[in-house]
Amino acid sequence: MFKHAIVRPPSTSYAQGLTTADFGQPDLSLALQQHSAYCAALERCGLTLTVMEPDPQFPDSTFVEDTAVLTSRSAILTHPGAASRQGEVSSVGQSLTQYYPSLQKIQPPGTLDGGDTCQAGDHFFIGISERTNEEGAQQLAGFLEQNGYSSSFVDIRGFEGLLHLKSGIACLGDRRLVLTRGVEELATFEGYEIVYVDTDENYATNCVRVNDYVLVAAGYPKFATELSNLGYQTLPLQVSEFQKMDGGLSCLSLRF
Ligand code: CIR
Repeated sequence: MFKHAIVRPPSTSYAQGLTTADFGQPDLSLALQQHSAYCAALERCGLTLTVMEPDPQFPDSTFVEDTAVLTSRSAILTHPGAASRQGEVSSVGQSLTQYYPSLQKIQPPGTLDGGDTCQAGDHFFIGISERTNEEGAQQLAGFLEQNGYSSSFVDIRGFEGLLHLKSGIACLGDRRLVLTRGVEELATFEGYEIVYVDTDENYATNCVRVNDYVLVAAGYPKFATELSNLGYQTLPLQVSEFQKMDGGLSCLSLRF
């Protein structure tokens, strides 16, 4: 069960963030509306929110998931792979000190984005990507091992359309994973039941199980139906303005 989440609304500089998407400029006021609906959904799932101040110095800082890896046993601050995002970490660290007695930290030359991790029970899948290097992944695996978690690496470099591992894999709990087609060839997922997302709904892979609900991107009917058939209650959310900046549902919060 998650109890808390940290979120940070997009700031006035949001449109200057990093992106590879070709969907046009984000509309800040719509992004803020979508962000507050997202926050309301997290509250509906029973979470208490820490809402950080927007920070125009860091256009991508609304994507808080990339700045830390949180478990019920430990908190690890990251060293994001994009230089423009490395300054986002310290303020998130400050918000976390009220919840965690100590914080560990990925050190350079290691780089790691939180979006490159996917927790499945006591196991973590760690993506090696354009943002997360092997050194960063090894450091994270070491910290996790100290707290009783195993991990395995998934090399997503060269897999078109995946900026972060979590764009291609999500965990629904109960040893059930959601995968973008093709990701199953990158690593071993033995012992897990796999729910595949159809290629034309790839973006929907980045769903988030939060207690009794699954947050899903609105507009992907086949995947939403599949989740309902599996017995999940879904909360569909509009995230067009985050998709324009390569973001998804999971990256907008740190849940713990
Ligand atoms: C970036 O390129 O870093 C941001 N514009 C998007 C980050 C999305 N984060 C994620 O998928 N975990």
